[in-house]
Amino acid sequence: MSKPGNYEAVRKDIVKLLHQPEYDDGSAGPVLVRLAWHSAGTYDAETDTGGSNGAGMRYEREGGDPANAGLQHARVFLEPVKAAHPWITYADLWTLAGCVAVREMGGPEIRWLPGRTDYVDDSKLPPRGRLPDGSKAADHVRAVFYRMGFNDQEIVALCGAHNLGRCHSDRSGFDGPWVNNLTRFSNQYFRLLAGLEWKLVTLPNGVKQWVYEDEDGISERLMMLPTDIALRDDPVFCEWVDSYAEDKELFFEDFAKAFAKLMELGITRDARGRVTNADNVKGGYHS
Ligand code: ZEM
Repeated sequence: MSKPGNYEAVRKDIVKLLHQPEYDDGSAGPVLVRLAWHSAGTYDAETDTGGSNGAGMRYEREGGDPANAGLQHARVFLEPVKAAHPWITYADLWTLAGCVAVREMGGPEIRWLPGRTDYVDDSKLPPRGRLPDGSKAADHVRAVFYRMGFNDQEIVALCGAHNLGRCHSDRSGFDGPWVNNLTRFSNQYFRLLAGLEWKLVTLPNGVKQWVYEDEDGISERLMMLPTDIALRDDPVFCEWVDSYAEDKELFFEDFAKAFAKLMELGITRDARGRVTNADNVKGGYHS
């Protein structure tokens, strides 16, 4: 067991588990990033409910939200790390793992602070249905991310995470990856979104998504969600899609800031960075 507060030791163990030859595309990275995002993305700024504090996805009410299908894989990958460092809270572990995975896959360093608790405050539990629905349009995307407190630029930057991983027909109903090199963080997603000709198709399961076909009409395996295409087609979002397609450094910088903000939703800290709104610490480590 590591010394409580030794987050470097936890980081190292997360790095070690990213390589998963038997799983998906050989990496736990993308699904860990999605776990971190879904743990935080339930936040509602107006009522100050949801967010990563409490790690509510451990329980059926949040974990069983159809939007979270498949994330049990990410949680299982992290169990040995929790066992080796029992002092870290799940809420800290999940958010830290997302940041470490982005960095290890070639993305930017993301500022991460500890202090979340695993105490589930029933009055803060988010209802299901707060996470975005990939089949919808720009107004839905705005409603969901404005609720968390993000602006249009941050929305586009965050969605650049679709440079990682893939859709699984048995999880979301959508199928395929957004880019070819899907375990390497880059701005390829934006370049393909802006640069390729995308065609709307209906999958055998009835789900509609966009695919890329080459000149011979042969469908490549690349895909886009309707919400991704909405970023390309919206007059404000599209400016940021183009900027990030052209400037990888700008994307990395903006992504790092927006992702750090996402991980902090619902957490308040004092000047020293200590969490001030987690009074009921149960089973959590407090410095
Ligand atoms: Zn995603 N995302 N996402 N996303 N996402 C999927 C996969 C991944 C949306 C969405 O519906 C889906 C953000 C925003 C939005 C990742 C990270 C982030 C999948 C496929 C869907 C359907 C799930 C499956 O079948 O396994 C929508 C509608 C979004 C906003 C409009 C943001 C923001 C993210 C992080 C910052 C990642 C990494 C994946 C890949 C997961 C994997 O298992 O490979």
